[in-house]
Amino acid sequence: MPRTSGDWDRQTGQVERGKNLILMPDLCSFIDEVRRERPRDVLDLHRTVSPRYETAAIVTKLEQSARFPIVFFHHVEGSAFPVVSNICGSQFRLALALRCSTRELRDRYAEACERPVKPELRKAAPVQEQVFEQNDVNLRMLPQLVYHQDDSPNPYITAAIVVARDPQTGKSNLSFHRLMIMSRKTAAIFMARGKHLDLIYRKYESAGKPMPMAAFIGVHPACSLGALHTGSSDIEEYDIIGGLLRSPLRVVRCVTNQLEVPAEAEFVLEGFVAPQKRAEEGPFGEFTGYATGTADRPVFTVEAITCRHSPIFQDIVSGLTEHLLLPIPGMEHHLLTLAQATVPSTTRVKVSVPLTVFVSLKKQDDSQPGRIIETLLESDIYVKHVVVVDADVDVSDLRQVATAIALHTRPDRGIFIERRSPGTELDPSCESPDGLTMKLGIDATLPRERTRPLSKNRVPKEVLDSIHLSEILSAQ
Ligand SMILES: Cc1cc2nc3c(=O)[nH]c(=O)nc-3n(C[C@H](O)[C@H](O)[C@H](O)COP(=O)(O)O)c2cc1C
Ligand SMILES: [Mn+2]
Repeated sequence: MPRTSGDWDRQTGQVERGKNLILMPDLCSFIDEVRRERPRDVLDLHRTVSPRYETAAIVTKLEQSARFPIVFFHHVEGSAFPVVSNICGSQFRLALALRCSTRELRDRYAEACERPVKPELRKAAPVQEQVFEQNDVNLRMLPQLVYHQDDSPNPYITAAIVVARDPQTGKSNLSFHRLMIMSRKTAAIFMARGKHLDLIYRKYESAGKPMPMAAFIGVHPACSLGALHTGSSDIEEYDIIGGLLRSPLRVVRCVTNQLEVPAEAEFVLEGFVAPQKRAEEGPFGEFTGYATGTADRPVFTVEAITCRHSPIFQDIVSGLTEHLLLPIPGMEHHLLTLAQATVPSTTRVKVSVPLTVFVSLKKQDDSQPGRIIETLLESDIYVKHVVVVDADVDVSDLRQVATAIALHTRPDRGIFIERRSPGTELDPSCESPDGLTMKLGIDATLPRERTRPLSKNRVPKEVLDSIHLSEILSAQ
């Protein structure tokens, strides 16, 4: 199977038709597919660009003019590898990756969770075509990307998906983690408190043992979406990826440890996180649009780097649309499942701005919104505000939600405040380093019992139905 996607090494800009995408769900074939389906969604830049701010500036500038293409940087100063950014920067591309329409994304995610598919272990894999070990391990060979002016001068890897195994259950876990390159073989890693990787690392650390870890970079969007599954640690994200692909993801065992990584990834960094070892990490501009300060974080020591023959380095510019879009399908599915378990008549859950969840329901009694609010506020560090509205309010329309808040609530009722609740240190309003914060719930449903009668403006339906616009307009 030839590598195509613009034949970056040959710079022809021509693409061969990818053959069997379902069997070859990798980054390159996905870019090729986007080139075929919507050519203007891939922007090839052949001029040499600087990894210090320039790649980030180009994607940012495009986004500021409402353009969200995949940007393929064929030549990045200081590295032999091209960089591709903004792979998952549009709903259209997420839907293309999952073979559905943008409207069906939610259902496809739910289907993958209901029908997960186990990965298939291979003996050999493209991602191990090249293996660098011992003195050949050098994180400096990767593109050394720096994003925002207040960020650390150290470069970051932003699209790495980390694999680790729970030492007690043996279950594997996937999640994204920013990696700050410190030396040829070390990178500081940010693990949000209470999330699965943090919990796994603490288990190793309290046993005084290093945590084996692998980070893979450069994957088909189904891998990214599946890695962002939220919920129980009993569920292995690899199986969700299989569910999203509707076929097993091919994985291969690492060269230096027992972890499994996608056979068709572009790069894998293998190594471990030692117990009790910390290094200063940050600042780094995050998804909120603000930089987090510096803090002492665990250190990933790299023992091997493996990659394909002509690997492409995947990048996500932190804080832009792609970063906000990617976690949404996994998060909305999780929160809808929780809300429906609490109140079965919950109709929709929408996460449209950071840390904020809108929920609609067909309310049967006035206690239901409060119960949903309580469940969701407690469920996740990334849920800080929950607003509940009636089912006739479209939760994807900020204006309708704001109108419901304005007209259905009063400060003396339907407002829920949760104190000292686990939030995220990435929230600039959270001033405690342990991430504890205050959370807010708003019941913006109409009270069922009212002292004053209330009716919505409605022109009689039969009269509306009797009006034919074509007649009215042609009478002019
Ligand atoms: C681009 C991107 C970067 C992320 N970076 C981090 C990170 O540096 N640290 C972190 O803890 N979570 C990060 N996340 C969020 C985790 O991937 C997410 O919370 C994940 O679902 C947690 O998995 P878990 O449920 O297995 O704990 C990032 C997410 C995205 C989309
Ligand atoms: Mn997990």
